[in-house]
Amino acid sequence: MSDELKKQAALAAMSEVKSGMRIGLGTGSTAKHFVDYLGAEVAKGFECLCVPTSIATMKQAQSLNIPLTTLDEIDRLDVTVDGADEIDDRMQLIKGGGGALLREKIVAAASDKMVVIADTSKLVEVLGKFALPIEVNKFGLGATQNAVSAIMQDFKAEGGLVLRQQNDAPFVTDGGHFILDASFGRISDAKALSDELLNVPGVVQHGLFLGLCAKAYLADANGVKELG
Ligand code: ABF
Repeated sequence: MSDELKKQAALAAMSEVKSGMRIGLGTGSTAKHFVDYLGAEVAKGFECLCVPTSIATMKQAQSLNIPLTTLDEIDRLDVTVDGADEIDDRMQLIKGGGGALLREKIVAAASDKMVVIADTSKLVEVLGKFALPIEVNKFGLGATQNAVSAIMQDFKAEGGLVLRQQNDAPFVTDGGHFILDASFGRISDAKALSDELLNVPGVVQHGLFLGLCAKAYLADANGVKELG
């Protein structure tokens, strides 16, 4: 999507934050704009306490003097604003294309409200065209891959399973784990798939965000439409 649309969605989500709030900061190129807008407000005196969902977002927020804390210091957030790879009309999401899904899900679940910002190309009828990121422990990788492949067969996946790479080596998350990208094509029962994946001992977390997103700002050439 064009950077301009990402900016529009991010700007629209600024309506969700009020001075004094505790805010979760998402990761990715759309969330980055939101953090920039928030930083500009902080420079003008806006008060907030924020928890970043990745090291990259933490560094950006620090550079903008956005006050940061952790979920050890505070246990709840008022709102989290984050991007997504796919969203359906039930507000179910696929996230994790950027590799930050574990922290993103922990932060979203600790928030009273999760808000997604994206362009309308992320809106899908059925989740699954975007390969589902699955964060896995490095230990026992082969066994975990086999177990996930078996689940993919059960769920009639149309594509394969790949270990995400970066610079000719396996991609490592902020939490020190690997990511498997699972191409389902279409995910007809996201809740059942989520339960199955979480039953695999080596699976740390997956990118299906179910029942977490309360609102979405989706931008296209005609403006920003709200979902939820
Ligand atoms: C994060 O950033 C991820 O969960 C998702 O994978 C990605 C979306 O990135 P972008 O905004 O760059 O499309 O929110």
